[in-house]
Amino acid sequence: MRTIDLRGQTLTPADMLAAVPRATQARAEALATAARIVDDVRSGGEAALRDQAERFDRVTGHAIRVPREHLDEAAASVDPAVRAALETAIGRVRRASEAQVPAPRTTEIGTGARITQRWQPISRAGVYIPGGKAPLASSVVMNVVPAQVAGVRSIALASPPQAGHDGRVHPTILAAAALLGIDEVYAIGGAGAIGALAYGVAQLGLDPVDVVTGPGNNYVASAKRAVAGVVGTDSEAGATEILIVADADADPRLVAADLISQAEHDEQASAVLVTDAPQLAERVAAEVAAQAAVTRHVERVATALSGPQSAIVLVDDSAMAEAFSNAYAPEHLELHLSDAVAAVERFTSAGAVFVGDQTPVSLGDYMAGSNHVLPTGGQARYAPGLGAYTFLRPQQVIEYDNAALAQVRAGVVALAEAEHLPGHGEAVEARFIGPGDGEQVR
Ligand code: HSO
Ligand code: ZN
Repeated sequence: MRTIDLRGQTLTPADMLAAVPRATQARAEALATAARIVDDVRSGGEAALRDQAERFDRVTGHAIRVPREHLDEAAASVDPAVRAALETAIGRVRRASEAQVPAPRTTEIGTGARITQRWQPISRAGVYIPGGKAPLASSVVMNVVPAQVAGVRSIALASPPQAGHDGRVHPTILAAAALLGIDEVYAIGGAGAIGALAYGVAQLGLDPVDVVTGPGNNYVASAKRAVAGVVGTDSEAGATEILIVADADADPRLVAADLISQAEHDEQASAVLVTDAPQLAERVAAEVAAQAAVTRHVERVATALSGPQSAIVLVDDSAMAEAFSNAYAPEHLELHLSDAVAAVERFTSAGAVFVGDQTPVSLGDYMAGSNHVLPTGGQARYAPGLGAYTFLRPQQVIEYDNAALAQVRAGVVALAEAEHLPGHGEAVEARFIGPGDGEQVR
């Protein structure tokens, strides 16, 4: 991991971002390819999906709609420890997600005049679970539970057919779906899956959904952009990022382990340490080198950590560390600070914040109860992670009686006249003047 010394410099947020640039993705090319794949699915339906499965997944003749028996088989044969862990995760994520469903609130604007803010679930959700580098069974939990908590009645799940599993969806993904009571599962991968969920596939009995969620590679993220306007989507969860802010008292062994844990996901993953303690920086660099040499995915980790997107960043003080972190807006932020609990308030931009050295990101990936589908690429500046609210629409319900309407009658008429839209005023006046009651208001 390289070390970048930013001490003694006055930097803007843009300068800080330029010091540790995220891995660039070939966006224009991916957008064009994903849009073409989505279009093919829209016009070609099942045949297009089979063609794509052959080209991208090396699978032919598979059952695209996963039969009930495959789900039952997967649930019956999953390792009991994995099953128990999934069940625990489901329970914990469910409890935390319930806090994401706001209660309806009514405001009395005046006597007989009420506005209620309510949160309506969408009717049907489509969840995409990648199957590439790792079969992310935990992502099934993280996508499905918030939708269920929100009150979504109909949920379809898509995940790539696996050549190594007879063209079936990965068994652990199927087991997680079965544990959650999901029985509408499709063996469809990548951008094609996003198109299928958004537009539906009549031959498969796959009805279009209202919202598509889930992580995925550059093509999946691009496909979600291609269907925006047709369906709702969640924030883009691309290559994983971890930014750790640590002080002199931090434990270098834990800091290194956490950086490696996320570098393990992807060659393009970003792992960044920001510290004002030069000695800690040195010790973490040594620990990273030692631990990365013996980790399972040694090459992937080495690529991620040696890329320009990963670095140990030396800053002057805690204020500069905060400024860097807030500018970077990481997917995951870990605070290894002696005053972590108090400091958390000053870190404003992150997909999720992990406070103190007993709260590693990998806890959040599986078991904390928080959601692990989080905005990457700096989208945490304006976008949330996945939650029950992803599947809810805030709606206002307006209730006035005649006396309350009378109170603002003149105001509506005045504004309607000012906007040269007299019909608006007349619609209100009609509540006060019966047919043949004489003069029309203008
Ligand atoms: N850290 C990943 C999520 C994940 N990790 C799933 C393990 N499984 C992105 O937040
Ligand atoms: Zn992870």
